[in-house]
Amino acid sequence: MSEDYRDMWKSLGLDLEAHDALLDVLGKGYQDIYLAQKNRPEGMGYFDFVMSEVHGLRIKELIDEKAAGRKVIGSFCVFVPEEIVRAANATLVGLCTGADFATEEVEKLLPRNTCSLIKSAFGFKLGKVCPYIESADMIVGENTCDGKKKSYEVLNNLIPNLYVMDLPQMKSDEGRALLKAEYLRFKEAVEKLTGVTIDAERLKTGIGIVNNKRKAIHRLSDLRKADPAPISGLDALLGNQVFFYDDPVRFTDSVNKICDELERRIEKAEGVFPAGTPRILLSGCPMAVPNWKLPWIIETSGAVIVGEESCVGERGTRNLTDEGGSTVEELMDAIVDRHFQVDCAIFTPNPERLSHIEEMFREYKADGVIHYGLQFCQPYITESMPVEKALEEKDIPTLRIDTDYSMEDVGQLKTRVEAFIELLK
Ligand code: BJ8
Repeated sequence: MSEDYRDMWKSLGLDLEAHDALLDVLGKGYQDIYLAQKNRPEGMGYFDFVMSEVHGLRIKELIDEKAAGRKVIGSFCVFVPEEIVRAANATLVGLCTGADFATEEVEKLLPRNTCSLIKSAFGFKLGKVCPYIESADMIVGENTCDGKKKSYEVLNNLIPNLYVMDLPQMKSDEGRALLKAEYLRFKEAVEKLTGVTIDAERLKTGIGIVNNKRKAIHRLSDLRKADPAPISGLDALLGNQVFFYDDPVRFTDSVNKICDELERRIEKAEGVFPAGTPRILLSGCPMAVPNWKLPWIIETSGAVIVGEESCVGERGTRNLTDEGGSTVEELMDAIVDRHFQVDCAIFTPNPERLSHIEEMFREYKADGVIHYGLQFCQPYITESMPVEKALEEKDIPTLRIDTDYSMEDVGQLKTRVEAFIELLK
């Protein structure tokens, strides 16, 4: 890290000893998984810097923003519309939920058979190791899966500034009406928090900023269709993860610079792995920082990941919000329409997700699909069975992996992944 941030962390109430331990593990994991890769694009240096400063400079920036009167809002889900937050001149940060922490304490509050992602959110709070949670003026929970929905009742006792958003479970007219009502209620809450009245002009600006970062990620995704793949799945995943907490304008510029470099690579037929390397589409639960286990296993077993059908990936970033409206009503409708297309497995029925997996398989010229389910995640694991069946009926080789954040099953997973990749060759 470029500076000593210990006083800042102390002022946020972090447990410095536990936080040091977390940063040590994170730094070592990054070294072994990311920096050990070969042929990385030079532009990834930006993301290496961002990761090295993830609890340093970025937090300092947020604290400086707060000192200047701006607000910081934390979220756990892509249903929280960043456009509304930006329109109020506030900053939205995705809260990291990708590592186990303080598990013993967590299991005093939540059942053991809760998914790792939810447990991680609690562990970071209980262990006092997350400067994002501690910097946030408001944290937004959402009624998605049962695990999250019920856990927010418990989290409410730990986080006084928790705001819970209700979400529909069906893609019906009533479902859309609920989403719209909840986004209007959220807009009011954000206005109250920030003291900013969100008018059409502000909303348009917010939509523009968020659309631009989505467009940059779309450009990056498009370049991954090339063979040889110009960027590893691990590096592309990192871009999708940083999407959630970096400054959006700086993020957009940095991703576009990487895309310029990737275009030059493609012209010269340069890749990160040789042409003809088996290509994998990952599908399933989101992978938050620093959950890199499965992608690392796949890319050290002779394959390259070319796309993620995931909320930290294309499910979260595809589709732009229409910027054409001129009133708050029209622009809010556009935000609702855009988000109502997110095909999270909490929806029932959810046929759009299967169509999207098939579409991505074709577009990214994948050879096989690996479905990633977090243990105890009812929505995605239940969906993984019909998804696997439907894909195999179309001769799309599919491997279902259910795992958690521990490293205990790495050997076993590697054996299964290697056998699957061998089959694709
Ligand atoms: S829109 S995927 S970000 S809810 S892994 S906590 S589903 S038991 S994360 Fe998600 Fe929003 Fe949907 Fe996307 Fe529950 Fe499953 Fe755990 Fe999950």
